[in-house]
Amino acid sequence: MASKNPILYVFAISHYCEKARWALDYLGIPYSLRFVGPGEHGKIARKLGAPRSSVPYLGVDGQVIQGSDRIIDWADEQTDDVAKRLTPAGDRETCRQIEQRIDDTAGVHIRRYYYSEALVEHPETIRPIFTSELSPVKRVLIGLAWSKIREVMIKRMDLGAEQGLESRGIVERELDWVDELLGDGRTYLVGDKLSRADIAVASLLSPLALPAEHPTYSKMTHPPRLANDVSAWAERPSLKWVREMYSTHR
Ligand SMILES: N[C@@H](CCC(=O)N[C@@H](CS)C(=O)NCC(=O)O)C(=O)O
Repeated sequence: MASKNPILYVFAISHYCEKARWALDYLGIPYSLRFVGPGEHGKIARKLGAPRSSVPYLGVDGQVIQGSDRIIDWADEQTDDVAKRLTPAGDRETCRQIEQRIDDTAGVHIRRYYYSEALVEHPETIRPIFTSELSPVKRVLIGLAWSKIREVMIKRMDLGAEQGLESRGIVERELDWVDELLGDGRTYLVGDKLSRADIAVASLLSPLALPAEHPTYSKMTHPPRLANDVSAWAERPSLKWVREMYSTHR
């Protein structure tokens, strides 16, 4: 494995960042974790030459790799032990299809559903998670800019009561899909070992499963309506499976 001192830039609250982080940890790739604040993340991305502002991105050897899926591609390439790689050669397409669906649908709508209640109605519950790993100075700066940051997030993610309900419906449909995938009693979504499909689905559903091993969400408090749903959904096969994946592999 080449030693390149990669730096992974993340928001503590982001489930996409957790996905990239879990993959690097699982493959045993040495890297430094850099928590960034909202606003700062876009400036660093620009400076590194990333095409977009979104975290996660990985700075490595003067290059930037942006997006949890591309970070997993890169991490697999660094892994000499072919059997450990997260993209099994014969199942690449199936793994990528599952990963893409969860990235583009449940990942986006769990976030919109959560923020539509938490950021709009209980913003004081969000800031501590966003800033938990940042320096005291950065925490103060984010505190000062918080109402602007909140406004931008509400606009960019199209948050609100109706939007939250719409996303909730999509989340339920996507949980049905994962429940069905697991309906034959399989341990892993694809094949007989952990793959990127498992890491993608488990990390992107983790805000609803709150696994004890999650680096951030184990300390998370949900707003009331989401908390009700999360408790009603707790025994769904998909969310039980997420907790199993975390306790076995994270
Ligand atoms: N599909 C992307 C999604 C990344 C994403 O949506 N990141 C959010 C945090 S959860 C973000 O950085 N939002 C702020 C921005 O886009 O500037 C991935 O897998 O990396």
